Amino acid sequence: MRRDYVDQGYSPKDTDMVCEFHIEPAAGVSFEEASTHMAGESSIDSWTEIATLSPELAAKLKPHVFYLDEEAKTVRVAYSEELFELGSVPQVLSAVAGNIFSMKIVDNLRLQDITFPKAMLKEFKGPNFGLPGVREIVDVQDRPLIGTIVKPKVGLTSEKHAEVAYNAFAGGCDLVKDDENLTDQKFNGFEKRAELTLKLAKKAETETGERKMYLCNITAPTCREMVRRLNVLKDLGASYAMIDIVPAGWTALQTLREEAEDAGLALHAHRCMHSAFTRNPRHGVSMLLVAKLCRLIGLDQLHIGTVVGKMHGEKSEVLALRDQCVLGSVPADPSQNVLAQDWGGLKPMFPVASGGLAPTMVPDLYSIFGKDVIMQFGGGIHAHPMGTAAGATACRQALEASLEGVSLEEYAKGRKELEAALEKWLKK
Ligand code: CAP
Ligand code: MG
Repeated sequence: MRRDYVDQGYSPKDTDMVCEFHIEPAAGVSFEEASTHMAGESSIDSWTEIATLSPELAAKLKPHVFYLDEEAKTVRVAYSEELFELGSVPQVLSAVAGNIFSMKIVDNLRLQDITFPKAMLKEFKGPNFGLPGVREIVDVQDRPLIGTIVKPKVGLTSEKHAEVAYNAFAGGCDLVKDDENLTDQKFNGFEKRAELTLKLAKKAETETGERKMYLCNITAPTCREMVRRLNVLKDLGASYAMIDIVPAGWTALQTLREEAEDAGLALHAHRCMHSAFTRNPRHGVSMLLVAKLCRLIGLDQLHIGTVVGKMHGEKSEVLALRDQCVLGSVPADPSQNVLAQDWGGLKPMFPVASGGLAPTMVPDLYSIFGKDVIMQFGGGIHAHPMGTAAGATACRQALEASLEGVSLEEYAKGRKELEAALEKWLKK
């Protein structure tokens, strides 16, 4: 064995970055051995004893496996902040979410959470707008926001896309966004779509007297092109851009955070592809950590799940994500594998509930999330029997009912849009 990093008497310093891992050693490997090798591989060690690092520096920089619970398969490791480029998410992940997942000595390994030390928080700006800034842009303070995704995901022409968006705005949506796989295809090019849809968003603003936001997807093959698209949106008078955070990657997000501030645009984070590495509870990286990295970098709003919709995500898990988005300081919760995190004044992100939602689910969503949530309905608006505008109206009516504490059935009396939505989606 190389150096032994297990040190259960160690108390993490304020300057340490603390990680919690779920670890399942391979056959014949002890829990302590797997933990110590994993800690070494993610910091200062190699597979065999190396002598290039002086004993003094090794003692200073070594990781400390300070908590082991073999039964729960949990270890916590404290890493000196000196091991990291403090403002670089890619570098931090290359260390503590890098080679270690490939090691033969573990059958399964999952990075559950990281407590970021103050020095690291200071290197990041967090959200520029965040929840309070978004509420100002949209000019809605006292209720959840209602959004939609133009459907189908891909296939509409730019003209049809803009028309569908307009209908959603006219019917009552605050936000309309692109779908994750719509970027700059031949049938619906980025520039044309942005121009036409933003124009109709303005028209809907004039007609309704409400602010109407279009979240155009700027995910692109290169950071340069993504920034160009961001500036196209700025020149067209947009307030927002949307990005697919996992396919685009962490460097793209850090670049975009800087550029979006210069352009004065808020950022909507779509998390598609996250489940490729977050869903297995025994291996990979948690969605909780993805959410924390998004807040650190400074995305303004993030998809966190719905509890009641079509996507995977238990209530406790989704609420842990919500807390990480909105709280100034998150207490430790071992039942959810959550470490304590003081956010050091970084603004909250606006949580987005999306995926398989219908107007009939609004009361449940309101009771789960309260008012600080963006409720996003795709099929649940565009598949309304009377069309997109009526679908959006039904969502607003369902929200009014929830805010007033009236049942949907009661509120639907004399409100044909909600009535039709109940007829279609209410489970009998
Ligand atoms: C929702 C959606 C979103 C998902 C993403 C979709 O449409 O546009 O991408 O919400 O999931 O394509 O499924 P529907 P999550 O309302 O028609 O389902 O928010 O969990 O990341
Ligand atoms: Mg989608």
